[in-house]
Amino acid sequence: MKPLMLAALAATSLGLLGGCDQRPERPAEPTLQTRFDKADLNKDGVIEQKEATSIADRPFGDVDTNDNQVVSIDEFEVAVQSAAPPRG
Ligand SMILES: [Ca+2]
Ligand SMILES: [Ca+2]
Repeated sequence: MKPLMLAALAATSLGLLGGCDQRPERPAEPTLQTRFDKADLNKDGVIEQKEATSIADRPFGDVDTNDNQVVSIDEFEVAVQSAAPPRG
C-alpha cells in the first residue's frame, strides 16, 4: 500500500468521525395563542385591522364575524382552523 493512499484513508476516517454535527432541536409548532400574540402587536388582547390586514389567508373583514372591527382569539381560532387542511 502506498503511503499517500494510507494518508488519504486516515484523513477520510478522521473526517467521518468529526462529521457528526449535532442538530438543534426543532421548535414545537406554535400554539394558537402564540400565533395570536404575534399578530396582536399592541398586546391589547384583540387583533385590529392595522395589525393584520389578513388572517390565515382570509381578509380581515371575513375573519371578524361579529363586525366589531377587531378579531378576538375565538374568531382567530375559527379562521385558523378553517384554513387548516382537513384531517384524515
Ligand atoms: Ca391589538
Ligand atoms: Ca370581532
